[in-house]
Amino acid sequence: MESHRRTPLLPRFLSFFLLIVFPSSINAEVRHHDFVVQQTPVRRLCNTHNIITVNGQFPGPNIEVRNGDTLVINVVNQAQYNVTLHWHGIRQMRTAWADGPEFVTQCPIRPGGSYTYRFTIRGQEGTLWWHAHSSWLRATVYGALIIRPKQNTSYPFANPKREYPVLLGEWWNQNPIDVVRQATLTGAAPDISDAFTINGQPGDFYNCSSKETVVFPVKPGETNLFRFINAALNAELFISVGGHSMTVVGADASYTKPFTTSYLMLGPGQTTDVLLISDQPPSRYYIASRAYASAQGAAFDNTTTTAILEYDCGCIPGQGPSSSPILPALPAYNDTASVSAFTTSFRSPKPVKLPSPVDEHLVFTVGLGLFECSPGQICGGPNGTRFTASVNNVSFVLPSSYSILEAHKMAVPGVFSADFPSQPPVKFDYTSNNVSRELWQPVPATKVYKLSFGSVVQLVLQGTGIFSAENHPIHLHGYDFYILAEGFGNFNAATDSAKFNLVDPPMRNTVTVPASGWAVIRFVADNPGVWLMHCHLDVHITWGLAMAFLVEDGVGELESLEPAPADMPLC
Ligand SMILES: *[C@@H]1O[C@H](CO)[C@@H](O)[C@H](O)[C@H]1NC(C)=O
Ligand SMILES: *[C@@H]1O[C@H](CO)[C@@H](O)[C@H](O)[C@H]1NC(C)=O
Ligand SMILES: *[C@@H]1O[C@H](CO)[C@@H](O)[C@H](O)[C@H]1NC(C)=O
Ligand SMILES: *[C@@H]1O[C@H](CO)[C@@H](O)[C@H](O)[C@H]1NC(C)=O
Ligand SMILES: *[C@@H]1O[C@H](CO)[C@@H](O)[C@H](O)[C@H]1NC(C)=O
Ligand SMILES: *[C@@H]1O[C@H](CO)[C@@H](O)[C@H](O)[C@H]1NC(C)=O
Ligand SMILES: *[C@@H]1O[C@H](CO)[C@@H](O)[C@H](O)[C@H]1NC(C)=O
Ligand SMILES: *[C@@H]1O[C@H](CO)[C@@H](O)[C@H](O)[C@H]1NC(C)=O
Ligand SMILES: [Cu+2]
Repeated sequence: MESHRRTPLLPRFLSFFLLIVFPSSINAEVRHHDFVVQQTPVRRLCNTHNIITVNGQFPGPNIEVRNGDTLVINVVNQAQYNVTLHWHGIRQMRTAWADGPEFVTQCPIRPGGSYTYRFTIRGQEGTLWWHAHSSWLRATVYGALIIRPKQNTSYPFANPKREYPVLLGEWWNQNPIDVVRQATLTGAAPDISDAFTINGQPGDFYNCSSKETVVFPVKPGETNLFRFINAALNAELFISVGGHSMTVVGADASYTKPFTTSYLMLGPGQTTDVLLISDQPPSRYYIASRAYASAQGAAFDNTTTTAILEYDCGCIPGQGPSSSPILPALPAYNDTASVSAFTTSFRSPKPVKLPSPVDEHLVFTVGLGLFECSPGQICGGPNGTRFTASVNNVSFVLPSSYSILEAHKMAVPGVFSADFPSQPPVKFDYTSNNVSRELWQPVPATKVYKLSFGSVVQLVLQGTGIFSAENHPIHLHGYDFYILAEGFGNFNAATDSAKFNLVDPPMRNTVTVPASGWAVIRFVADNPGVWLMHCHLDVHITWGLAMAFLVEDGVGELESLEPAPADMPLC
């Protein structure tokens, strides 16, 4: 009877308690945006190009929110292409319908159509980004998604004086959609890009570009936060700042144990937050970025993009148009040792409660392949073949009649099958540079791997040497995962498990799997839906380096996918 009397008081007590302890937990905001996808003329590299933008901006608008806020983004497609938008790294708890990959969680928004993405940020702080997830539109359709803590004072580091998003992009003088269409037609590798960009500008080292080079003003002595985002299509990128070191404090919207470095390496999809102290003589310094090209012998864009870090104090000696900023040394294009040194420096800030025991021990090979030529096909790949790529020898094919998520919820047969292999179907010396030709041709299919709600998944991502070994930035939608370890050669459970960081592994949404090597990730399947996992080099996803997890509903509403929004586009 005591309890009966007390029960009505509990909610009141609870909200009072929440007010005291988390004053802002009750002022989470709903933020509305209108995104109009449209063709826009922009001038780059001496010519005017019609590119696809959001709201006429390139890069697109930055979205700024606080942890706990809800975003409502109404997308209107006024361009001539099908489009979808993806909110890269957002956990999308129970809202897989808003995740965005075309034909995976939704049918595309057709020209003239619209769709409203609604989702809530839950327990994420740092830098993410949004981008088109349809064909290669993300070449120009992308922007930052900045999630601040509920209060400015609750960063796990001293409040930075200024903050700058730094979006690294990749530019083609051709229409990027034509580049991928041509490659898909011929089966050959797509043309390489003409430039890299920082916040949409190539910078001083390209023709007709130096007037628009991006400048980041700083004052002597300040500590500022730079939010780097690799939005390039097909390039992993090194980044350095002349004269300055950087302290990494976050990546993929998870905080990290701070570490100091003279360079960064980001795979496409990855973000890295760094603190940069203006502790050098007042001057102008280049922020420079160029490729980490891990595929031996493959053509790549070897140009360098720059922006300028400028001490804004009216005190730079000899400042003028002729004084050139100080250029940093960047690692060599093929400096895999520097990449490993960087990626293995990441730790979570504190010891973590690692999900265990493991319910699903998965091993997926990731790599390239070649299709033999069929009669009537154009085969412009190596020796008259067509390029392909696969995960566990399945080259992912997008459906076209329904999204996989719709087919799953509406039980439409024939759209996908749930028999994605948990292990490589053939065991071989994965990282040999002389894999038997009989193993090079994968099977094209739309297969998912089913996970029951709450299962703990440990996944070994094993690179292959088929055709060419290469570092693959593997991104899992709807989840963050712990990276337990990475290494070279073939993963050996007996010896390599000892290398796992079970104490403070970093949490990310995209892991760069070393060329001729492996990485091991762990996560809990606590978000129902269909979640694409793919290489974030768009050339590789085009060739099929993708698969999807189908995570089943758990018990009750709070463990189940929400109903589909009424305005879901139809195929
Ligand atoms: C909190 O941070 C945001 C973003 O940097 C800024 O716009 C706002 O003025 C800050 N508020 C306070 C009270 O410092
Ligand atoms: C830049 O312009 C020069 C002179 O016109 C030309 O020779 C060079 O090829 C151009 N470089 C690029 C990358 O377009
Ligand atoms: C970049 O590649 C081109 C060939 O595509 C080559 O001629 C040039 O020397 C390379 N430049 C650098 C800086 O490596
Ligand atoms: C990197 O490339 C340089 C020349 O471009 C070559 O001399 C060196 O052996 C290469 N290093 C590795 C690790 O492949
Ligand atoms: C293409 O053919 C040449 C000559 O037979 C051979 O040396 C080379 O290894 C082949 N390359 C591929 C990728 O099959
Ligand atoms: C590659 O493997 C084949 C057998 O699978 C062998 O005959 C050949 O000598 C090997 N080539 C090299 C360069 O190791
Ligand atoms: C992939 O499957 C095809 C068709 O069954 C087979 O020929 C090939 O050897 C397999 N390759 C691997 C790496 O499993
Ligand atoms: C656009 O999407 C629809 C399905 O919604 C599809 O039938 C059509 O082929 C797509 N158009 C292009 C150009 O991909
Ligand atoms: Cu890849």
